[in-house]
Amino acid sequence: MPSELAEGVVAGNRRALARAISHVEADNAQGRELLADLYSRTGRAQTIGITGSAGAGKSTLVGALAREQRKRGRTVGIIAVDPSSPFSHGAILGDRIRMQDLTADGGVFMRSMASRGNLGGLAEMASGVVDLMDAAGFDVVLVETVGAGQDEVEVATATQSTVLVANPGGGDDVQSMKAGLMEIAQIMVVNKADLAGADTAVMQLRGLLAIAEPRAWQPPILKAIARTGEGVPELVDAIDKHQAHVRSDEHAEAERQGLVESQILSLVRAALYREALGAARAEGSIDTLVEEVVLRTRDPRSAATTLIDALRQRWMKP
Ligand SMILES: Nc1nc2c(ncn2[C@@H]2O[C@H](COP(=O)(O)OP(=O)(O)O)[C@@H](O)[C@H]2O)c(=O)[nH]1
Ligand SMILES: [Mg+2]
Repeated sequence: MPSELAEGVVAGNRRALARAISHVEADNAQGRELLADLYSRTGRAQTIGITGSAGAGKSTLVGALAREQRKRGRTVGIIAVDPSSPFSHGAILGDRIRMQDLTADGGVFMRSMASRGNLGGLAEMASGVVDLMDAAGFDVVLVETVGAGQDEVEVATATQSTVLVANPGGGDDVQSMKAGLMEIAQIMVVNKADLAGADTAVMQLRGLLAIAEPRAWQPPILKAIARTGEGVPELVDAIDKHQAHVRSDEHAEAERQGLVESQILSLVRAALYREALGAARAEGSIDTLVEEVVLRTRDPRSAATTLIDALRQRWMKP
């Protein structure tokens, strides 16, 4: 029996959605139950990740994408993942001010979330909130995430289409782009194309793609000016094309399974990591181990093995 809250989410009730998201963020029993109940109602939304370095223009682009999607008559859910929170609410506040026209639009629902420390739960949380917005009936769900660390790369497993945002400028940005990010991106966009060097950046990305393993889906490389919205309709067209590929292309079956597999594995990794840390802290054993390794009376590998053994013993307990 789905709960009243689950029914509220499906009915498109915003307050129910907000409450459901809070449960999922808290990772409590009610949140898990909601996600289990609602999963059969998901799969309809276009889920899109926007990733790239800080300052690349992701938030500005998310705003521009949302406006373009609204023009096309689609409702939009937006999730901003800020890994640096709780210390830098400033950035999100700035985003909110820039997106004021969107927050006043009933067809847009925005939510920002912070990482819960380094417990590896970011991807877990993000995919849960994506599912909630999907079940709530949004046509498009946009997820903004800084592609800086493993956590953020894993957030990409929560969405079907990942857009990598790069910038013109010396090529440092493109050159230093994490290999992992190149692999997860299905669409690349050189934002700030009003600045010099946009074509060079496009060429560099093309070069990187050329040496990457060929895929059934060849990522297009676009240019955009998020500030003015130039190139954004083309970007939405490219996303639509990838979505059509994900949903109907015969190659897509394997890709779809691959995506679900990495989503499951990323959830397993997060859960195991959290449990291991919980065990380590509960026993208080990690402090002793750290001390021993610092003093070199023990090596880090045997310290890790000791913690894993402690975890195993916890699991064996009836
Ligand atoms: N010149 C130029 N600046 C842009 C463009 N898009 C965003 N910016 C600016 O880049 C800065 C960072 O943008 P923001 O969206 O916050 O980047 P984020 O950190 O990736 O979310 C802001 O000052 C934006 O106004 C663009 O198309 N052209
Ligand atoms: Mg931002």
